[in-house]
Amino acid sequence: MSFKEKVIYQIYPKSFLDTNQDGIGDLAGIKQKIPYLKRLGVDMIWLSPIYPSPQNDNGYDVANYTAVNPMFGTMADFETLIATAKEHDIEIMLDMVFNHVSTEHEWFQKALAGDKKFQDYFILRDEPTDWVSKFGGNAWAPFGDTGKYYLHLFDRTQADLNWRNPEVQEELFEVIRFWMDKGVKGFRFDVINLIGKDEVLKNCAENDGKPAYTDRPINHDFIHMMNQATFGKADEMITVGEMSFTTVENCILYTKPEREELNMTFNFHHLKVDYQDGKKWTQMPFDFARLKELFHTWGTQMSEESGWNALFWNNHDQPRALNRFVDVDNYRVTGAKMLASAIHLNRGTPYIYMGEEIGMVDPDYDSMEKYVDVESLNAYQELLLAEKTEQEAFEIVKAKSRDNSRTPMQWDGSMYGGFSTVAPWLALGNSVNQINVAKELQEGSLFNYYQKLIKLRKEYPVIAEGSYEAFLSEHPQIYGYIRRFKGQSLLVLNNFFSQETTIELPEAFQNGETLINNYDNEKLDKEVVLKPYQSIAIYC
Ligand code: TEU
Ligand code: CA
Repeated sequence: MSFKEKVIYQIYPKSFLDTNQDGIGDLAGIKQKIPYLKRLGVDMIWLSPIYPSPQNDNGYDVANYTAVNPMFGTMADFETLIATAKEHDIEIMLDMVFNHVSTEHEWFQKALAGDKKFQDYFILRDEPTDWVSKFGGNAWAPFGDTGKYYLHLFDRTQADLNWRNPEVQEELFEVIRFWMDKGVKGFRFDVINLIGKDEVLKNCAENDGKPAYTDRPINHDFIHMMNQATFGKADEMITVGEMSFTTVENCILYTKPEREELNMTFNFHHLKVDYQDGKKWTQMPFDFARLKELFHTWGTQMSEESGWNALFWNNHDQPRALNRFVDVDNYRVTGAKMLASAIHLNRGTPYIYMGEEIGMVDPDYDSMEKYVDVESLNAYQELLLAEKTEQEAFEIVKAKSRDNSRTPMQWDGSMYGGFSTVAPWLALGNSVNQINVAKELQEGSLFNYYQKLIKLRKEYPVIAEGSYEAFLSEHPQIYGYIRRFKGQSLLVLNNFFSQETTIELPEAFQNGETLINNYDNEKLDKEVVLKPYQSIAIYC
């Protein structure tokens, strides 16, 4: 089965299921829930980092690439997990964080101790540039007492690696081979469009310096080399690159099959349509026209130039999409289905982030004390420095924090949501009594809806393979598109608002077959009334 027919489920291991009652999710917990994931129908699970790490950025600060963090279990637990998953026809995708390592990694420690070989593993300069860290503050920090500075695009305990050094490349390629030998079939590459830094780094006042270090031409060479040295030669591997601040032109290059780079890319433009002036730590209702324009541009261009998108609304860095794009108090389930249809019937490979299939929402914390994410804590301080009141700063963090999606999975309505029997590392959401897996499987309809979407992708080649074309691109409420493949067509209509709207169906679809609909519709007619957050897919 090609990656075009598959659906991938993302797990944030720390928050999935705790089996030894230390308040932290673990590998044994994931293994225990494989039958649940099988029931949902997903083909692969992507695990956010499981490696030894000081956890300053929850594992995206890797201290050892080829071991398992004891907090999650042992290598033997990982091997059992792979085996159990395989028995259920589910493969594992691991997260490769290759732009930087934790400053606790032995490479950085040896470099600090004066070892020249390892100093050349990092980006050290006498004169820092003016770049700003993505987590706030200066992107450079003093390198011991050498008088030099090391680059850290993220936290200061995440030191950027020097990919221009062939020894660094070989070390990282060896990491991929190590996990492939264990039976890992997929890799998600963290901020992989930042690995290729220029020889001479330049100041850049625009956008915190991002244009100076993002999507540099050499980045494509590095990814191609990695492909050829590792996964590119193996069968049925799936690769996805996380692309920060990228362009559609670059993502076409990263994913066009003949370039032998990656299968697909994540980009974040559609999740910035509620950023005021492009700034994350602001609040604004989402800009629907902008969202559509982005979907249409990316959909059309990737389709015309044989690129491939990773499709998603949620991940461990984003507040829950339901809280951003839907009137969640009145239309949580209907809205969740509409959002799901909008991407699962689209051109690309869909990703489901844990809890999305039961309609989990942001936790609704009542104070700053509940937040733990480094980015949120820094942002709060910066908001206060920018003269926001404590209340205003808190409201913004509450809407934007990455912790929103990192709360423990809500398995049932018991004290700690069935996640653990002790207080979890991050407080549960307030919705646990209303929204949990046990309740959903008993009386809900969202999980079933996801099951159906996953099945449809495997049954209808037009969903997996079809081209993409915009439909009603000027409509103020509808996000619509048409997929076409070998004489089959699929029209997908999504009403992103709580007002009804009426549209006229193109003739070809008037006698079409409804593949999926989040309302019980009467028969289709020439005119279709789309109810609040209604989504219909019509096949002919
Ligand atoms: O994220 C990359 C990234 O730039 C963001 O999604 C970032 O979290 C967001 O812009 C902050 O507003 C990846 C990982 O997904 C994230 O969890 C890590 O913290 C980051 O890389 C560093 O490894
Ligand atoms: Ca545990």
